[in-house]
Amino acid sequence: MKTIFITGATAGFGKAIAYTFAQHAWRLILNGRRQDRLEALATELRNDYGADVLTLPFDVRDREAVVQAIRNLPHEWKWVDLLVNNAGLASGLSTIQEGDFADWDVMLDTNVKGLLNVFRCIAPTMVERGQGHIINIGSIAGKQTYLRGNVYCATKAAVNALSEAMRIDLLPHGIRVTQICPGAAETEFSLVRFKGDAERAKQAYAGYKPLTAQDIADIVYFAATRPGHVVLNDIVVTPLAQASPYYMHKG
Ligand code: NDP
Ligand code: 8X3
Repeated sequence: MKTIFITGATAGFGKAIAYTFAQHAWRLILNGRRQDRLEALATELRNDYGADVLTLPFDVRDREAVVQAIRNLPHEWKWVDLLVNNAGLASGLSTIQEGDFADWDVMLDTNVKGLLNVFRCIAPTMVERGQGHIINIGSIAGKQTYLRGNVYCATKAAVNALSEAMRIDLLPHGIRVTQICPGAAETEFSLVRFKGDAERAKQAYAGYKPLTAQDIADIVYFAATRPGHVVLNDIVVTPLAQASPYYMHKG
């Protein structure tokens, strides 16, 4: 039985990925900050799918907490087959010259340093075994910078570079590295970006059919279940209505 470790499993993509892999009888290590949500999800997955689930609540920005949580994994949970570095966020949508320092910090610390914190603790166990798969959730924002996207786009450009770096440095160790770069997907993403403004968040998905979290979970599962010699390096996926951050065809 294979083990998947998902960061940011309390909502959106991470939660859908958890359901999908539970349905396929993978063992799950689920991370996020909201412990109540993690526990509720774990209970549901155990009851509905008989899933073997371990919850690991921590803030990916808190390096010491990440190190301790992963170092203290029970022995039978130590060997992770698939790490999905999904936890992330956009905070604000202002011009760079008006950017909020706190927004910048939370995005850089979560999307870049948080991803590295978790990666750095799991990757050596994969190297030790000579196998494993790392899937990083990037974004089309990392491929093309858009108006007012500035620091969020920079964090996702960093994920793009880090995914390449991981693939290169881990090459001798038989570890697969995939980056998935979604366009507009309806999750809690916009609610977080607009700091709880539900009306503004709703507008982000108005007039077209956005991707769903399940669309991304299906792609993660597909990438994870290719034969061992096949690596999907980089996947860009948008809704039919979106050609790039700049071209959206709304009905
Ligand atoms: P959601 O807001 O729905 O989910 C984000 C998840 O990340 C939550 O589970 C949240 O859990 C977790 N998270 C946030 N900060 C931390 C932290 N410091 N430590 C641990 N977990 C954290 O958004 P999405 O599902 O849409 O986003 C998932 C990823 O996909 C992000 O990296 C995002 O940038 C990326 N993405 C999203 C797109 C979209 O249009 N939705 C498109 C392209 C990429 P909790 O708050 O409980 O900690
Ligand atoms: C999320 C998609 O286009 O809002 O990464 O940046 S976008």
